[in-house]
Amino acid sequence: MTQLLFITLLLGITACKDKKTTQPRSDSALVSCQSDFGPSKVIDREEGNFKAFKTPTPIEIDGCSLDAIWDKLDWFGMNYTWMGDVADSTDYQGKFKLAWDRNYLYVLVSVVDEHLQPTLADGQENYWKGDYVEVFIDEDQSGGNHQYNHQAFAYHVSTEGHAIDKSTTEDTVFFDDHIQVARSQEGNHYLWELAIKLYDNTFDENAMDNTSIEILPGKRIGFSIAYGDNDGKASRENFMGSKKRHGINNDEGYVNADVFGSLTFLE
Ligand SMILES: [Ca+2]
Ligand SMILES: [Ca+2]
Ligand SMILES: [Ca+2]
Ligand SMILES: [Ca+2]
Repeated sequence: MTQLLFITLLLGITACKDKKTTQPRSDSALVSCQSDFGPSKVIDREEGNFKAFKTPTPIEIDGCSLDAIWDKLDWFGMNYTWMGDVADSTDYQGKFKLAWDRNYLYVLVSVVDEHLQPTLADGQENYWKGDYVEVFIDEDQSGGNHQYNHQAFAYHVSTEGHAIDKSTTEDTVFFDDHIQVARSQEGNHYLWELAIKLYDNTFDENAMDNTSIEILPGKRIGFSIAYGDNDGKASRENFMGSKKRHGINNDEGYVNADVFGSLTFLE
């Protein structure tokens, strides 16, 4: 797969800082920016409860997993079928890692997918039809309805690099300053690297002075993560997540934070 190395950076078209990662080592080989030397085992958590460890240095959001911390962390599975048929290993396979510092929750998402569909190709209202990564965040783990308020979020992270959810006026809007994302591709293997700011229930979509919440060790939030797989049929064909059940028809997360799993921040 290293024959084909495409770096897609969603926040500006720039190469990885380490230029060697995108330069041929010889005529026939490319150096991968998707290092995967860490534990190969994938840990599934039926109840969807996860722990994230602190990174001593900020993670570079470039879609490359060369940051030292990533190799030290376990992969967690995001393969519970929420909707659609059980995907085979060429259709979809997903796993993720978690890290954090004071300012960000970092997520590295690894996806095998035979066809990457641009999320918004058929218009903004198709934001939930895929392909996309969905990150569910409830900063105070209060649970409860969050569909048209901001006491929790269901960020639909699009292939175009947008973080999309509903506004208090029930419109589909971008919360792009909440999430930085970059993606790399090697063949049918995609890495999505995310830095997510946490906002509490005082977040005001009409204000310019929202401040994100500082993350401290021991903090716990409501959290789940999923992938909506669209393989070109103009609709989400499968939806796979990090927790075995996600409410009624496994499709309650975008409305009700009660169904989220959890994430605890550890040093
Ligand atoms: Ca990186
Ligand atoms: Ca697929
Ligand atoms: Ca909340
Ligand atoms: Ca797909």
